Amino acid sequence: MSATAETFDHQTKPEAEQGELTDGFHLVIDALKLNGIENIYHVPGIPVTDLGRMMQAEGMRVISFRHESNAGNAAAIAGYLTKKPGVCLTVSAPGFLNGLVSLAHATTNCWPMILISGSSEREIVDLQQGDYEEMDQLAIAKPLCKAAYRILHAEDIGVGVARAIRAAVSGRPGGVYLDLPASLLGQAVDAIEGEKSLVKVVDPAPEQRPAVHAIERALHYLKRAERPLIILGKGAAYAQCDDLVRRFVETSGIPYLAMSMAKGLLPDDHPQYAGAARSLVLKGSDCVMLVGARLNWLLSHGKGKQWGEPHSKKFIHIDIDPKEMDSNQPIDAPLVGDIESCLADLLAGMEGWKKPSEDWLGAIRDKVETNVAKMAPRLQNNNVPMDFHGALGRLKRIMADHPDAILVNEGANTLDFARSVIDMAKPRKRLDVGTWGVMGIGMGTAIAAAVETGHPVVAVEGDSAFGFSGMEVETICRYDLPVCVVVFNNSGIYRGTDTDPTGRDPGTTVFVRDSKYDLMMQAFGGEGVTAHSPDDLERAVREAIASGKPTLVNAIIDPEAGTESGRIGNLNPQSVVKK
Ligand code: ADP
Ligand code: TPW
Ligand code: MG
Repeated sequence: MSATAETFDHQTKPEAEQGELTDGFHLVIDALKLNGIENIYHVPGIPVTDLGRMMQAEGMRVISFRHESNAGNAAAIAGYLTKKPGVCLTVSAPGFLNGLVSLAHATTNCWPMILISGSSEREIVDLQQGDYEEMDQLAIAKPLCKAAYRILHAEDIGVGVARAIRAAVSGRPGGVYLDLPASLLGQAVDAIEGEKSLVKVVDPAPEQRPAVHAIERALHYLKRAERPLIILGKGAAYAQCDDLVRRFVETSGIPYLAMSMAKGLLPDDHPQYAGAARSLVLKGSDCVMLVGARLNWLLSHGKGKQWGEPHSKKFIHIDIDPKEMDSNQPIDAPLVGDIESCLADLLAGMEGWKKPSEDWLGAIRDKVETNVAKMAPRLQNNNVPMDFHGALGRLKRIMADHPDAILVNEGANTLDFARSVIDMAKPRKRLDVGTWGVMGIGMGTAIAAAVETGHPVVAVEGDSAFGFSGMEVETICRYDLPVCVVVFNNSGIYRGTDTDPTGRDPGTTVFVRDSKYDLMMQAFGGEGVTAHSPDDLERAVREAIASGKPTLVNAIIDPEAGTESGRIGNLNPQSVVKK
């Protein structure tokens, strides 16, 4: 295990002197820094305004947002990218509530995040005497996160922060809530005692080795499979054992699918990548190995037409959480452990491995080739108004030329088409709406991606999706981040063509036609460009990446081009009432 995995990298601080005092504010800062947490995603206000200021003064990077939802989404994705908890700092009641969607989002996606909120005085809250922003925040947060803690005494800050960190990153990662009452922050403590009370978390996410017999059982099924398939999920990307994943997949010779955010774990042009033959491999496989991917709705729960005959497959499942096993399908070979240990142990048992039959591999290769060839001309169109494929064909080329750039993606059609069209060449470069399909992750995600990695970010946003976090373009300009937002402006949710049958109001899914989103970025000093054609779009995005300047490209898409709910229209309930 590497030294950085033992504890997170951290900064040291000069030792306190006899008689010196410290307080809650500084102990929170020292506890976070001691554990290598340097970036804070924040919205200021009572009682945490000074905490944010002091964090900045102490050398932490504090990114102040316009809405807590976006700060929280930034923290959530920071956790995913770094394997350290992303921290969001908010004010009490309303700020706390605004941060909760992202806390639940982080938990749902198994990403480590800590939501730290200031809160009102316990004595007044518990007697419901009407304090400023009174709310029992701890009770409200509990069902939405992995763990929730409140610190009442400054001497407990070290332990409280340590518990929050460990809870967020160990086992299945998730969101943690940390409640800091206003009165805690001003509490004075002897500085030497305070320093001693801090806890540097040792081995925050301990390795979890799978049992030997569990490895043997998995190999047993894998060896007997005639048409095996590997499905890589974002848990595998999170695990950051990229070389090992690649070695395992290549040694096995087994075709694989990558779930949305696992794209790029191996490059999407890898000869074993079966993304363009998804239907064929899901249906035709006789043994499916899930690596950090859940059999949830995104995989139709492992059943239904898509998966072929019921009971026609064996399932092998690697996950750190034992409760995940059998959640949707009986798992023949559960492999409970961390992905790195599981794959290392599997590889060790694969000497003299026989790759899958040419029948299976050849059928997949043919399907991939046919489907890729079918798609190619659609991606080369230069139609005006643009359709999704014409626009995405250009973005595909641009991303291929910039493999280190990060793609943020949300929307419905904009999300579904971009996912299948734009290849990813490297791990953790595709950041999107995750397990819940949350609209509004866009700007927070883009900001954290730029802050945490320093790489250029291209955020491909449906016009509706963008609207949920659009005000953060000011934040992007204020911090001068290398973010290029491309708004796929089809004047609506899914399409821009709905009407109100009564003729009174606009249809429920449409927006102002040809809105000038580019002016939003210009309003704060960034670049704003309108693109009517794929040529315009390509030029503008290439310039944005080259300059590193905050840019918004308003890409005008044909309002008729999209379909209801993108690729998941089947999930809409149908009314039985005929008009
Ligand atoms: P996707 O949406 O890409 O299919 P999911 O979010 O459904 O992925 O699944 C991710 C899974 O990965 C979760 O069940 C989580 O418990 C698991 N996981 C996360 N980190 C690790 C790890 N280091 N080792 C093993 N499993 C992990
Ligand atoms: C927090 C419901 C799913 S997709 C979508 C909404 C509102 C927007 C689709 O329109 P967009 O994309 O972005 O313009 P496009 O290309 O199809 O036109 N609230 C939340 N999350 C979700 N998922 C929704 C609402 C939804
Ligand atoms: Mg739209």
